[in-house]
Amino acid sequence: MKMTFRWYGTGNDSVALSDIRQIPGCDGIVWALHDMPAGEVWPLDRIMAVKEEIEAKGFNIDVVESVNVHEDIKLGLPSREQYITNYKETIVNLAKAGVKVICYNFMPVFDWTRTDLFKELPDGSTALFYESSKVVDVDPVALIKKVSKGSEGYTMPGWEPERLARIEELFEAYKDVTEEQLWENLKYFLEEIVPFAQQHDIKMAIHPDDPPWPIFGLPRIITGKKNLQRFLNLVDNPSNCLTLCTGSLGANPENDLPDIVRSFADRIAFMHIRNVKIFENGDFIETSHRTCDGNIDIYDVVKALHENDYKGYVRPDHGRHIWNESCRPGYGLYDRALGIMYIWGVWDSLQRLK
Ligand code: DNO
Ligand code: MN
Repeated sequence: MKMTFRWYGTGNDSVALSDIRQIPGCDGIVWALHDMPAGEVWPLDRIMAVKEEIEAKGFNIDVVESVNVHEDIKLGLPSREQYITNYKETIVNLAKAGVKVICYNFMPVFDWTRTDLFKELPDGSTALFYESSKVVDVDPVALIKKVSKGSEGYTMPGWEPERLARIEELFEAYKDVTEEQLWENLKYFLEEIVPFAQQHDIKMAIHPDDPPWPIFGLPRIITGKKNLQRFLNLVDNPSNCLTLCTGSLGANPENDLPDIVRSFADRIAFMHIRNVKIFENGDFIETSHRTCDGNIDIYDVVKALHENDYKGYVRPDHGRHIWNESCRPGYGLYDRALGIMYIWGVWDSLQRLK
C-alpha cells in the first residue's frame, strides 16, 4: 500500500509539509485546490504550482481529494453538460501533472455532517461527533451555522458560505429527486467521465456518503455493500473505483468493513482508514485507530488489504484533537500520525508472518 496524508495547502492548514515529512512511511500528499468552486475548470498553472511545492518536499501528488461534482450534475439538469465538459478539462489538466486518482462524492448538498466538532472523549481529547436527535426535524442551515462556529475559523467542506446562501434554493431543487433518480444521474455522469478518465490513466474513486443514510430528507445512495456493488456495475470499468472510507460506512453497524474490503479489493483505489464508536441510540463519535477503541475491526480491514496485496493509496482519515493541538476539525497532525503508525504496525507484522 502507498501511505498518504491529506493536506489543505499553505495558509489553509495548521500542519506544515515539513511536519508530515517526519511521519514514518508517508510518501504522498492528498491535495486539492480548495478554493475552486464546484464545476469550474482547475487551471493548469495553479495545479503545476501546487505540484512543485509538494514535490519539492519529497512527496508525490498522485491523489486529489476532491474534485467536487456540481449540484446540477447530481440534479440531472440540462446545464450538467457544461459542468461535465469542465470536469473533463480538469481531468486533462490533472493528468498532465501526473495525478493517478481523483476522489469525489455524490452526496446531495452536504459533504460529511456532524453535530459537534469537538466532543470530549473520556481521555480528554476531542473528536467529531454525530448526535442523531439533532439532525431530525431541524433547520439544516441553523444547525450547520451553530456547529461551524467552533470550527477554529476553517471552512468545512460543503459548508462554504456561498453554498449556505443558496441552500433553500438547493433544497427546493432536490424536492422531487428520488434515490432512483440520483442513481440515474450518477450513471449519466460516470458514463461520460469514467472512460475519459481511463484514457488519461486516472482512476475515479467515489467516497461513500457520511453518514451512510439519508439526512435532512435528501437522498443518499453510496451507503453499504449492496449499493457499492450496484455502483460498480453501473459502469464496469477498472477506472470506476472506490474510495473505501471505513469510518463513513462504519457508522452503520450493519456494514461489515473487512467483508466489504474483501469483496471489492480490486476496485479500491484509495482507502480512508479511521475508527468510530457507535452508541445504542445510533449516535457515533470518531475515535483513535486501534480496533479496541471503536466498532470497526481496523486490524481485519488492514489484513483484508494485505491478503489482497493491496497496491493502492491509503490515508488515515480524520483524527482526534490531542495534545492541545489547534487545527482544522478532524485534521490535526498528531492523531493522524498515530493512525499511520498503527496501520503500518499491523501491516508490517502481517508481512513478517507471511
Ligand atoms: C470523510 C471525509 C470526507 C471526504 C469527502 C470526499 O470521511 O473523508 O470529507 O473528504 O467526502 O469527497
Ligand atoms: Mn473519508
